[in-house]
Amino acid sequence: MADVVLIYPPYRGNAAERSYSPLGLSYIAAVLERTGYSVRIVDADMDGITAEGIAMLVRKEAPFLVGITVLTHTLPAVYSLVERIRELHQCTIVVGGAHVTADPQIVSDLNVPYGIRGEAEHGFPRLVEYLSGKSSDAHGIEGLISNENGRLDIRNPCFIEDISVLLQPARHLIKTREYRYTVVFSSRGCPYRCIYCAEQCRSMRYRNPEDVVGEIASLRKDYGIRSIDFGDSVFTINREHALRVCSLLKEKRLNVTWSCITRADLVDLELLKAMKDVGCRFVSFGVESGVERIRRLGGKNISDKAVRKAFRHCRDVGLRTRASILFGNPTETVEDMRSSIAFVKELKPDYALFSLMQVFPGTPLFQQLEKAGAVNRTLWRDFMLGKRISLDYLPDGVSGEDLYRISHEAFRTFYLNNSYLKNKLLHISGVDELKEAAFILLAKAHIIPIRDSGAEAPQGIP
Ligand code: B12
Ligand code: SF4
Repeated sequence: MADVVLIYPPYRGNAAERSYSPLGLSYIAAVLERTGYSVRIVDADMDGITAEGIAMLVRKEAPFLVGITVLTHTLPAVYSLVERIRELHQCTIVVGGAHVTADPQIVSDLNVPYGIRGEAEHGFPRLVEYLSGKSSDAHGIEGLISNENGRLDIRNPCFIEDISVLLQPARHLIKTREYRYTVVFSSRGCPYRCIYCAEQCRSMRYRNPEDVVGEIASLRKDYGIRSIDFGDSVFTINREHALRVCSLLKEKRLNVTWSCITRADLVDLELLKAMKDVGCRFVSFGVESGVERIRRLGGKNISDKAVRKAFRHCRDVGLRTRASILFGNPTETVEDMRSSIAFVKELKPDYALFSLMQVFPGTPLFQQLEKAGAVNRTLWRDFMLGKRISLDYLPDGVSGEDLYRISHEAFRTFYLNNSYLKNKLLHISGVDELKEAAFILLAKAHIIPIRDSGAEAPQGIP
């Protein structure tokens, strides 16, 4: 029996979704446990459990409250989950997460009584206290959305100013050792405004570097974790902060390897050397397009020169890299997309991620389209109810089939060429690399089919 069950709903049910733990739920669970509640976290894909299975588990645990993370892509899953839970167990259902923050109306579409917008470490425990009857004061609960018969009272999202006061996430409630990546955050927020990005908090907040490294030390000691992934939106945005984390990692001799995401205009040779020196193995950059004009239009005001330099510097210091490319940017043509493929080949990253531009709530792209009258928020409702199958954005003159074809072309051009394969085979240093090389060999020989980033769904927006 648990007082509260927190659910990260099923997504694709595949290994990729099992790579990262649901840290948002672990952060809020830590506060609830501290307040005296018993909490169970269900990570559907990791636990290999369907909506039906989760609802049965909820009935068995008989909590007075169920909390569910809602991302845009999981709306259909959340919808059926809510329905099924309601059939099997009477309790209050509360939703939170990126979609709820940006599109609070979804609380009414889901027909649940409460939602929390933004970071919920403050607001959610107060709501739980109120609903458990321990507090009679629902006034001023941070980020609260309350739904009375479809009439919503919506507060502004809460973003916690001093994140150094947060408790460490309750990792004992999830299968910490079994995820492929163990994520640690050293900061929250991002001041940039890339048009497709659903990041909601523009103000940067940093944790105390001592606490960050302390958390890594506990992960090492308690769970034997030797490799971590910084979840920060832009790890090197504050050079001093990043360097301080590096110097503490060195001082404490933690001997962990790690990876991070950042921007090409926020690294330099000295910083990358310092990172490599203390275990950084992999840096991922959002390159977005190989055409500078498109990149800038998308909100990444970074020159081709800066991008080339970042990748060259990473190679010079021995850091592996990934270039993330988005197809389907506004005003982008198929020729522009081909230029992106050529640019990525020139950058010579270790990995390339080719995705399609999609429309998420709260993003500048959605705001632009809404202003032009091309879409409105019924998009999410339709997607949730299965009336729309894809959120891919289609620039003028580009069809869903074009995007589908170009994604395959990109994947084949980058991965299935002899020099990439040769390089992979020469640098096998572990099971993962061996698997990757085997995958490329089999795909090249047409023994296994290639599936990449949602490109099978040619229905688009607008
Ligand atoms: C790691 C990560 C992943 C991991 C898995 C995440 C996981 N298991 O938690 C992987 C790589 C699998 C992934 C996949 C995808 N992701 Co992702 N991911 C992230 C990332 C970088 C970090 C998530 C995290 O741990 N944050 C830290 C915690 C503390 O914050 P949080 O999760 O938001 O939780 C807080 C609040 O949201 C709230 N909250 C969360 N859940 C709940 C539940 C309740 C009941 C309440 C009250 C509150 C609450 O309280 C938490 C504590 O403050 C975020 C960006 C970001 N910086 O957050 C993107 C992000 C969540 N991902 C995003 C996207 C788009 C995707 C993909 C669609 C990408 C793709 N094209 O395939 C898929 C979809 C996966 C899915 N399940 O739906 C978007 C979501 C946009 C949206 N509107 O839904 C984000 C915001 C990135 C962005 N800036 O655009 N992702
Ligand atoms: S894509 Fe990265 S840099 Fe751009 S707004 Fe999102 S988190 Fe910030």
